[in-house]
Amino acid sequence: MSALQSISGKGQPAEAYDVVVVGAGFAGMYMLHRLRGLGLSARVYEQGSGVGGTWYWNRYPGARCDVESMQYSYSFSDELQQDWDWSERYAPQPEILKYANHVADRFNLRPDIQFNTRVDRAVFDEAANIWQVATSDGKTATARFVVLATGCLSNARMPDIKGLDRFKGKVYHTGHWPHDPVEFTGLRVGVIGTGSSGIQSVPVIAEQASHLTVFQRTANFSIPARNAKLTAEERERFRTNYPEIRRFAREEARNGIYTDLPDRGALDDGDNERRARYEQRWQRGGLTFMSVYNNLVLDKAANDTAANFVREKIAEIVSDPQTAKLLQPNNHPIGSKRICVDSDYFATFNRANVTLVDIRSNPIEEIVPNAVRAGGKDYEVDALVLATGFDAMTGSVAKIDISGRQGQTLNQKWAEGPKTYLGLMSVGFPNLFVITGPGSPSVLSNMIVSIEQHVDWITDCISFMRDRGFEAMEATKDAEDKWVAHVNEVAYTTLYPQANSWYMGANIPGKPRIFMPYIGGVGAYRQICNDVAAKGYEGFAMTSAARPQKLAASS
Ligand code: N01
Repeated sequence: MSALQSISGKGQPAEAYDVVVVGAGFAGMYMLHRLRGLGLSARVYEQGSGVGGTWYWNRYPGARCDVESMQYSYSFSDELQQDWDWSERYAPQPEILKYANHVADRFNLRPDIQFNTRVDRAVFDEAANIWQVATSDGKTATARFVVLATGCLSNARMPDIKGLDRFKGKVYHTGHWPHDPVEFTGLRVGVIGTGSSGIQSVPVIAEQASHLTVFQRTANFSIPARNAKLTAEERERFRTNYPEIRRFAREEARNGIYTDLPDRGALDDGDNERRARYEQRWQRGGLTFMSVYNNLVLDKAANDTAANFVREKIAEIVSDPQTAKLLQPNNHPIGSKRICVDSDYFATFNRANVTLVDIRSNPIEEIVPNAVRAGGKDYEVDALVLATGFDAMTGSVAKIDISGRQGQTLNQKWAEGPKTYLGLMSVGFPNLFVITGPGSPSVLSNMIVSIEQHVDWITDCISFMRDRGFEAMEATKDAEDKWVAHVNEVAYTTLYPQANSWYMGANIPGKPRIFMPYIGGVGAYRQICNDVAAKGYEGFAMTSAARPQKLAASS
């Protein structure tokens, strides 16, 4: 019995599609739209009950995007970007989810999305060049291609803390927040974790809770968002300039965000000039703080000037010197962990109802039914918020049992770290694409820019194969090995690997320490992908039918 028979042998006929897409977030939705444009049949499986991916799950208080909404939006439809009115500079989660739903309706995507359904297993039939996909509803589907649009930060990680299951109050994870309203009024709340999610939720929870205790293991750099309502004039300015803004984000910006690019390094300026530049960016707010100089992630001495500036700001904002000191990051270069963007995070520690607990010096020993016990002291809480992050980039892929050539699973292949060619495909897994996979800029960029680039590339590639009668496509080992080496080499020219970050897999015990995203910049990366395609998909092997089985003709 072939592996294929082993998952389809339930007596139910499999549904046949040209493409199965896993996930209906921004990647899966756009993928579906483009596949339809090719006249292909596609089925999207989504484990949630609605579209939106990360914005469907991350509903915690204060959740909003850290890329400006006018840029964190699809560019593929000019009508869409001209029509949609973002209300704030940084859109709150409910508005981004509304946008995702608007896109699903506007492009009539829902009929091809099956909600509340996980993809459990995918097995490649080498003889037929077909994937067989088993879903949580007990059914199977077949498809020539499988596209993993599973997201990079979608597998919420529960911390392994003794006694968590015995806590008698409610426990929430920021990445898996309930859909019903959560009320903290009058409660003593504990937040564990001070990454982007913790830093966004702490000020909002502090306003509701009777007391908030923040358990911090690592202090993080955070820049004020300076969020504000967008005026009609501001929106219009973007809309009029969208062609150039989008072009710049795709081709020139390293991180897919339109901003003015630095023309010098931090040490090229004297103290006063440098301080003035940091101050100007601090006042402007947002992620582009790191774009003030061109060597902040390359040169430790340059980086120190920015890190010191932010540390001084924290000391100015936080009244209690001891608390300020604890909040000043001191174990990683600024930017080497994803920089956070906040609204009044540091000032929140001036509130009488907020306590900061340093669990680096006094680690959490256990959670008891009514308290978090750290350093021999019980911090009583009625509810716990775990802002402890994700098994990033590979976690959601790893949850699917994917078998490629000769029964090798993707988890076996990636046991020592993910290996891909261009972050798009992995040797041994033909016709399996990953959108914003490890080895591509993905999480180092404006995700929607990178998603659109991958989806467009995959669409062109499938179209190329169809036009030439190719049935299977696979990265070559040589191309993959060279790409993995290149991704690593570029990472180690920067300061990023110096931090114990989720980029490195360092937040998951036992996960291999590999710098997962490609740090060469979205513009350079796009050019590489385009060149590969222009050379007839150099580094990929394409094969024709073992058995003739054609994709649907273009409509
Ligand atoms: O997760 P994180 P996140 N005991 O991994 C701590 C994106 N995002 O959800 O650093 C105690 O960054 C952990 O401590 P340490 C964005 O890309 C974007 O906040 O490991 N503490 C850390 O403080 C972001 O980077 C947006 O020492 C434990 C925290 O939990 C990414 O998602 C909003 C612990 C986890 O921080 C992830 O952010 C939100 C334990 N056992 C997220 N385990 C925006 O667009 C972990 N921690 C704004």
